[in-house]
Amino acid sequence: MADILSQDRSSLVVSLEQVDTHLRWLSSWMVHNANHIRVKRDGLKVGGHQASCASMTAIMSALYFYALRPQDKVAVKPHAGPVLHAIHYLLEEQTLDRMQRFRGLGGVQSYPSRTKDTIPVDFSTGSVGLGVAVTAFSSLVQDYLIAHGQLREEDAGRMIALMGDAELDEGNIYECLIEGYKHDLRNCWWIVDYNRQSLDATTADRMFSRFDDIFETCGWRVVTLKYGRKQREAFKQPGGKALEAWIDNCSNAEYAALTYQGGAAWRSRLIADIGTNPGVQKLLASFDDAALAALMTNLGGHCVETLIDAFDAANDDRPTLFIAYTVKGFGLPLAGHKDNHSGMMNPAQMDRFRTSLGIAEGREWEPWRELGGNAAAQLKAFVEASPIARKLREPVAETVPVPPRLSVPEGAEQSTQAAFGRILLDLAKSGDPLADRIVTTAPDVTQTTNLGAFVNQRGLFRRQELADVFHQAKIPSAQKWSQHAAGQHIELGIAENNFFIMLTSLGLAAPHFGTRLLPVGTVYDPFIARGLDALNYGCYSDSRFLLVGTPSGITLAGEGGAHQSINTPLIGMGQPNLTYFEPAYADELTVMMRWAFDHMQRPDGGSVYLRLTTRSIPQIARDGDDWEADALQGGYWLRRPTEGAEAAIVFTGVVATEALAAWEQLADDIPGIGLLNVTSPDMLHRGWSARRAARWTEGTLAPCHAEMLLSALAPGAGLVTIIDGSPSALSWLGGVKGMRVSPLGTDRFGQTGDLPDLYRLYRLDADAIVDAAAELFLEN
Ligand SMILES: Cc1ncc(C[n+]2csc(CCOP(=O)(O)OP(=O)(O)O)c2C)c(N)n1
Ligand SMILES: [Mg+2]
Repeated sequence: MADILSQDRSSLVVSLEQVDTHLRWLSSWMVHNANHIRVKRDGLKVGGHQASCASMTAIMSALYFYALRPQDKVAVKPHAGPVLHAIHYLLEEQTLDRMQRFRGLGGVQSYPSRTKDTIPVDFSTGSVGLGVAVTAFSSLVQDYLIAHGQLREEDAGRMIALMGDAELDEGNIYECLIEGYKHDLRNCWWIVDYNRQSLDATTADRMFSRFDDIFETCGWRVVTLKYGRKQREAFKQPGGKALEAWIDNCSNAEYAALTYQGGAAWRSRLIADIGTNPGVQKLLASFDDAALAALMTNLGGHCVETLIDAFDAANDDRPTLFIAYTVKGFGLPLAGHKDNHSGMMNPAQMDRFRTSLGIAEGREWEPWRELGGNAAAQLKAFVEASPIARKLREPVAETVPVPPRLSVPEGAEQSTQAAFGRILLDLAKSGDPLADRIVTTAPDVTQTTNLGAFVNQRGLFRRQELADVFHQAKIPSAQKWSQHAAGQHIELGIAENNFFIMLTSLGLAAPHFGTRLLPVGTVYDPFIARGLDALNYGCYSDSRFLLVGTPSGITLAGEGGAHQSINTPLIGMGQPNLTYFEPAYADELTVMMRWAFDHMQRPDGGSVYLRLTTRSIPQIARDGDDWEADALQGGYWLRRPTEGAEAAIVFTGVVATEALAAWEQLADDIPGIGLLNVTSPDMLHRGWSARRAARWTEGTLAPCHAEMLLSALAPGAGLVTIIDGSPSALSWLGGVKGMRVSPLGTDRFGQTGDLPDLYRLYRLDADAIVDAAAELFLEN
C-alpha cells in the first residue's frame, strides 16, 4: 500500500474512480459479448448479471486497489464474478480469450470457482450465504494455525466476504454469527452490497436497522455507508437537512423506482414532498436533471472516498460489517428497476453506454485506451502498483507422511464407530506426526460419535485458555474439556451447516495458508442431509476432509425413524470429490482411514466419507492381508465362490453378520455360493461407469473392479444384495454382467424397535436373505 499512499489523496480517488468505471464497463461488456455478439449454437440464453456487477464495482475498486493486503482473502458475491475477472484482466492475469468465452466451455465461470477458474480465486461462491460464512470459518482456521505455531500473527490476513443484501436472508449467516461469537472471531470483514434488491423484488424496509442490532449483539462492529460525499455536502446546504430526512424516510421500492426514472422524476417528487421548504427549492435548482440523478444515487457504496475512509478506519482485527448502500445497476439504464437482476442492456443501450465512456467501437476490450497516452500509462502503473498485483500465488503445502499401517483395535466384537474412536486415540497417543495435523470437529456430538478419547488426549482448541470446571471440582467425568491454544478439537454448536463449512475451511488450510491440516468431522449420519449444500460446497471447492457419518441406518434401532439414515449411501455415491466407504469390520476401517489420510493429500485426491455404526459385531479371522487391496477398490470376496457358481450374497457394512449366517445356511443348497463384501458401493460404481465411458474417451480401460469380482460367477448368476440403507446402492451390480438381482435394504422410514424385530420387519435378517435367494431361483 506504500506506493499508493504516497499518492496524494485526490489523485488516488480519481484513479479508483477510473478503475471503478472500467470494471463496470468490462463486466457489462463481458456479459453483453457472451449474450449478443458471440455466436450461439443452442438458442439458450447465456446469462450474466450486469446490474449486480455494476452495484459493486466501486466497492471492489476501493477494496482490491486500495485496502486489500497480499495476505487477505476474498469471497466475491457469486453474480459479481465478472468484476473479479475484470480486475484480473486489468492486472493482465486473465486472458482476452477466456473473457470472451464467459460462461462458455473453458471460459470465465459464471460464479468464481477455485477449481474451474484460472485466476486466483480464494473462495468459490455460487450458493448464496455459503461463500460468506466460509470467510468466518477460514478466519478461525487461521487462528488455529497461529496458535499452533504454523503461521505468524503478523502474517494474519483478513477474510473478506463481498455479499449481496439478499444473502442476509440465508439462515446459515446467523448460525455462523453465533458460532463466530463463541469462538472469538476476528480478522473478518463482510461488505454488504446493500442495493435493497434481491432477485425478485426490493427488500423489506422493516429490516433497515435490524441488521445493525443483530451483528452488534454478536460482537461485530457495524459501519453503515449510506451517503456518498456529494450527498453529505448537499446535506450541509440550506434545505439539505430536509433532503436527508426525505432520503431516510423513503421506502426501498420508491427509491429504486425513482432511480430508474431518473432526474426529472426525482425533481418532481422532491418538489411535491418537500418543495415548500425554500432551501430545498434552491438546492434542487442548483442541479440539472442529470446532476440531480447523480446526487440522489451518490450512495456510500458508490463513493470511493467514503469507502476508503471506512476501510482505513477499521484498522484492527475486530469483525466488521460494512453496510454499503448501493443502487443495483448503478450507472446503467437498468439502474433501480425491480426486474433488473437478470436484465441486460440491449445492443442500443450498450452502444450508448460505450459512447458515454468514450470507448471506440472495436476497442471494447482495450482498457485505458480511451484515456489517451499519459493518463492511460498512469492508470496502468497505478493498477500494477496495487497490493493485489503482489498477491502471492497459493502455496504448495508439504505432505504429512502417513504411516504404512495403522494399528487395528483389538476386540472379538466391535462396532465400527468404537473402532474409529480407538484408531484415533491410538494415533493421538502414538506421537506420530500425522496425529499433530489431525483436527477433529463435531456439531455437538463429540461424545456420542466416539471422538471423546481423542479429545481427552489432545484437548479442545481455544485461543484463550478455559479450565474444565467439572474437572477442577473433581466431579467424575469421562470427558476432559479443558480448552487451550494447543487443542486439536474444534467443538461446534449443533448447526450442521456450520460443521460442513468448518470442515471446508480446515480442508483448505493447505492452499490457503501453506500448512496441511487433516480434518476429521463426525456427524449423526441422517443429519448429513442438514448440511448437504455446505458439503457439496466443500467438495466443489476441492477442500479435503474426512467425514464420518455415525451411527447410521435402521441399526440405530431404539432411536427410531427420525434418526435412522436411509439415503446417505446414495449421497456418498452421488457426490463428486467425495469417496464413500462403509466398513463392516474394524480392520477394514483401519485400512480405509489410512487410505483416507493419504488420499486427502494427493493432488488428484479428494475428501472421504465413512458410514459407521454403533452395533458391535463379531470380527472375523483373516488369512493374510490379500483382501486389503480389493477392499480399497470397493469390495472383496469374504467367501470366494467356486468357479462358475450360480449365486452370491453381496452385502455392505453392518449386516455382515446376517450375510454370513445366510451364506452358511445356503452353502449346502447352492454349491460354491460366494459372499461379497462391498466396502464402497461408490468406488465400485465409479469404476464401472468409468470403464463404460472409456470406450468413447480414452479407449478401452481394463475391466473394472466390479467386473473382476463378478466374473468369478457363472454368467447369469443371481445376486442377493443387502445394505442397511437404500437398496439401490447395490442393486445396480446386476447390470455389470447381466445378473439377476434380489435387492434388500431400507426404502421406507424406520421406527423404534429392537434389532431382531426391525431386521425382520425391514427384511435385513438372514431369513430375508435366504428367502431372497430362493426367489432368484424360483423366478429362473
Ligand atoms: C442458495 C441460493 N439460492 C438461490 C440462488 C439464486 N440467486 C442468485 S442471486 C439471488 C438474489 C441475490 O440478491 P442479492 O444477494 O441482494 O444480490 P444483488 O444481485 O442484489 O447484488 C438469488 C436468489 C442462489 N444463487 N443460491
Ligand atoms: Mg441485492
